[in-house]
Amino acid sequence: MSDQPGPEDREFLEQVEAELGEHRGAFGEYGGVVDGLIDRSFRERIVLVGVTTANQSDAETDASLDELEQLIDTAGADALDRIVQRRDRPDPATFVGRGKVQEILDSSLSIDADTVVFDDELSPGQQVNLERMLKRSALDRTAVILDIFAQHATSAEGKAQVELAQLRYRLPRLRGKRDFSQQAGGIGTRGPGETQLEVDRRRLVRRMHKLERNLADISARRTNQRKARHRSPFRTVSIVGYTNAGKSSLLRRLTGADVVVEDRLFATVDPTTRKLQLPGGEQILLTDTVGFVRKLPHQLVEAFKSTLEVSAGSDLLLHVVDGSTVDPDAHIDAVREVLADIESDEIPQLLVFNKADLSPEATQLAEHHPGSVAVSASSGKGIEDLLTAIGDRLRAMTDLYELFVPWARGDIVAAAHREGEVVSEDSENDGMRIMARFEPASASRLAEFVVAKFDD
Ligand SMILES: Nc1nc2c(ncn2[C@@H]2O[C@H](COP(=O)(O)OP(=O)(O)OP(=O)(O)O)[C@@H](O)[C@H]2O)c(=O)[nH]1
Ligand SMILES: [Mg+2]
Repeated sequence: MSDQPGPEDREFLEQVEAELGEHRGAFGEYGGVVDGLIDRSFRERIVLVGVTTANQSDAETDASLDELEQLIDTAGADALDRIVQRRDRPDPATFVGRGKVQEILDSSLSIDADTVVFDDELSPGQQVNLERMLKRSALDRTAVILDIFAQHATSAEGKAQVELAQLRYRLPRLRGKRDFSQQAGGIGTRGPGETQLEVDRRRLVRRMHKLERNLADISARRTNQRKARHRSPFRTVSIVGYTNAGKSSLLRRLTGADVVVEDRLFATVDPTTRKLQLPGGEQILLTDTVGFVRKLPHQLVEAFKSTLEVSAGSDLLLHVVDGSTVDPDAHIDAVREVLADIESDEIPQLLVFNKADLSPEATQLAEHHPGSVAVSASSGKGIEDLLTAIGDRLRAMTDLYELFVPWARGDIVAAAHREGEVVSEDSENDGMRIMARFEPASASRLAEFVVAKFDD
């Protein structure tokens, strides 16, 4: 895509940055908005803040903050303290209570923090209020995840998607930030500032529309490719799952693909597809996709629609779960939620409990989830079983048919080979008798020649 930010955009962003006023930290959020390349000359010092609401346990808040700490580490900063509050619901103005704000400020001063990161999305107003009271950047989990995606996107499409998500996140906050500086500057600065704000907003919106158009084009192209693929013999299987579950490792183990494998969250942002031959001889297309996480920013899910369509168009999903985590079921639920969001929850799933070399629990988990398999992408353990299971699941989606095709219809014989899995062929006097497995769509196209259908 030839849609890189021009010098105009850059200048504009610098201007926005300059107007953000005097406070410490920024975590690269503003600098990274368009480039997706964040210059981190030092590791910021961070205080984490979590709120345990009525229907949550302290353990859940803790687990979520552990994950936020990992996200922050991946983003290139250090979490040095964490503060938790139990509240029925967040404070509309400051997210936590006023007393807690003071506690966060004290902690920030004592550890010399640059930035405070909240585990839940802050409204633009809350963000402004907190920054004023804490005198440093107040960010949320969404901003951190967007920041990581910006660092890890490599393709033009991936970059455009991340930028769109960032702009959607930023647009309502542009006003918030501006109000903050206006308040700081006192009454009387509003008039011209607001006009400028409108100009800035329009420019952001224009850029967002351009990105949306480009992404829609890519999506349309991909739909066409997928239609073409549907006429080909390849079934498509996507590897989905929680971030760091070992999805890329599995693609590498199964196909030898040279994909990025890292003990980092969201190492993969751009999808990779490889061909794979199953033990039965069938070839499939296997795609490694971006991972999911609890509280995945909705801006990202929206912006990544065109990438996520790859999963949505699959015949089967390999749902990879890190069998060595503390609470794999929470990960499974989080992934299923996102899959429902992108309308992929109706696609058959094969649960794969990975990292069986690390923990015996992976095998126990597989026993508790009928039809699942335990594997180790690292050692290769269970991989044969996985391949067999993929073949079985795909075959279960087809039925066995008997066809009789007159000699004159060589095109139908060719179609049977192209669209199905031919089990046997017998030449007879006036034609060919074929036993083959087809998906319902192919079978209905060949209905004229179907003699019998068998149930397995
Ligand atoms: N011990 C062990 N480690 C594994 C296994 N599979 C993957 N890992 C490790 O887990 C980490 C994450 O692996 P990736 O393959 O990058 O995971 P991913 O699901 O693609 O992660 P994202 O792309 O970041 O969402 C890496 O450090 C891998 O070496 C396994 O079977 N056993
Ligand atoms: Mg990956």
